[in-house]
Amino acid sequence: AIDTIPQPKTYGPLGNLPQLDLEQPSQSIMKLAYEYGPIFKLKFPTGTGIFISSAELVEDASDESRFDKLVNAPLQKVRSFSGDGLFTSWTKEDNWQKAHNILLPSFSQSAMKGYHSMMVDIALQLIQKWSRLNSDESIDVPEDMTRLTLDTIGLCGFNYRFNSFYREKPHRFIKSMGRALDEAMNQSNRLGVQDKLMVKKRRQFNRDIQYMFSLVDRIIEERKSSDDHDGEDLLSRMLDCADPITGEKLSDENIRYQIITFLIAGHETTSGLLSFALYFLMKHPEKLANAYEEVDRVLTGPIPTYQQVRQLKYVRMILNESLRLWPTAPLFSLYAKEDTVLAGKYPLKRRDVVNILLPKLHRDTNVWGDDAEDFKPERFMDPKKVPHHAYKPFGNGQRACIGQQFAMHEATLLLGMILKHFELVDHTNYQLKIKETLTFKPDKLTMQVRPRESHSSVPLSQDERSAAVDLH
Ligand code: FDE
Repeated sequence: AIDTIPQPKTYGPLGNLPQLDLEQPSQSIMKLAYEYGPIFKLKFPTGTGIFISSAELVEDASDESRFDKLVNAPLQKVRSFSGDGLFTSWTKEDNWQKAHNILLPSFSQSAMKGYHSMMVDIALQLIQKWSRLNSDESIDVPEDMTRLTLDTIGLCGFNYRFNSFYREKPHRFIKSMGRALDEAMNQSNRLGVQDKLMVKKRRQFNRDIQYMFSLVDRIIEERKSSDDHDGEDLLSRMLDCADPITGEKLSDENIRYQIITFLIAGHETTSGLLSFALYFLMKHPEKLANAYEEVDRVLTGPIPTYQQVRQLKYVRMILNESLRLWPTAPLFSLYAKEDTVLAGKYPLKRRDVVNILLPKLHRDTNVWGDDAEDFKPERFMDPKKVPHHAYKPFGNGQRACIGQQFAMHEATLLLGMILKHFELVDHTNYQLKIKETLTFKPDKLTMQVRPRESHSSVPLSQDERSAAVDLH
């Protein structure tokens, strides 16, 4: 049977734009999903899209022989600074497959062993900072998580230290990138004429892009001119390795785009993930107690080892459950490669657009149960019982997140270390409000911490660190 796809009332050339709160477009669409159900369409000045959010529909749209990643309107704007990097390239562009082949080994689970001590280095900076706070000082959680994730990808990816924990204000790169991402999102929601009037915004956008290019080009140049080529970071792989299929290397321009891509993709989403996880733990003392139990049992030495991080199963379940309720990359887009019928019911034309609305998919009561809105890490206890077609926080298929293992190792390590050393204090009785850029973050989440007495002191020196590392 052919079904028609519901559509909320439209407003002339604006289509459904008035139904979007431009400060929080994904949350507006999520509200529409509660009202209109698991499939509906919206018309915007940039085009019409279908939004789906049930396990049944998403499972069918995950068929890669019929659907491929769409570089949607906001991502096309982000292309001004990430070009044909992995995140913003079309699957059919040569550089997508090439960079995918070259970079895949750098993101395998076994590659994480190589990044572990660098991740510890940055995590220790956060732990030390927090352990020196006075008891009345509060922590801006998303800000410190962003310091951590930016510094981690900088160090592991390019051996570059942003040194965010030594700065009062975010690094200039963060400001430029944040503003440019915001502008990319806003541009894609503005009408053409409106957009042309935004001369100042446009100038700022160009200045921000120039700054990002100059910083990244300097990193590439310095690496090329140094003799030290035995580093095994992403940059050295990109400079030295050829695609096993074509035998070609990446161009300098494409390497620039990949670095910017990793800096964008690798820090916003992961810092949001950590912030939501801390939020949920503050609000769920019984889950927090389980996590303390695990951390005290597993993290016995002064510094977590790679193996110990792998053993933090419950901490990982907390992160998975946080990504279920608030997937920090809330939406991704596909297009139909040929005319097709979605789930046997909805005829689509070639190039029709289907958006996957993750926060609603992840709450589909048909698969997650009537308690789908509740925070229950235990859902992830048995990996075989996770309904994977209804859980896509890292996207789908060949275009899924290449950084998944990286983000999860980094986040598990940090959350484990935080729990080992601190009690979390919800000093404002925080009420969740979500800030949207291209990603979700808990807006203005602050927290206080107290040292957990009875527990080993914070390792303070590099010596103590290397001593600890040597032991394992
Ligand atoms: C990707 C991704 C995705 C898909 C999108 C679409 O489809 O459009 C998603 C959903 C994601 N990702 C998510 C996430 C979350 C988190 C936490 C993350 N993510 C993280 C990270 C880190 C890093 C370094 C990254 N990340 C990266 C990345 C990249 C490069 C990409 C693209 C891929 C391809 O090839 O396409 C992604 N990521 Fe992520």
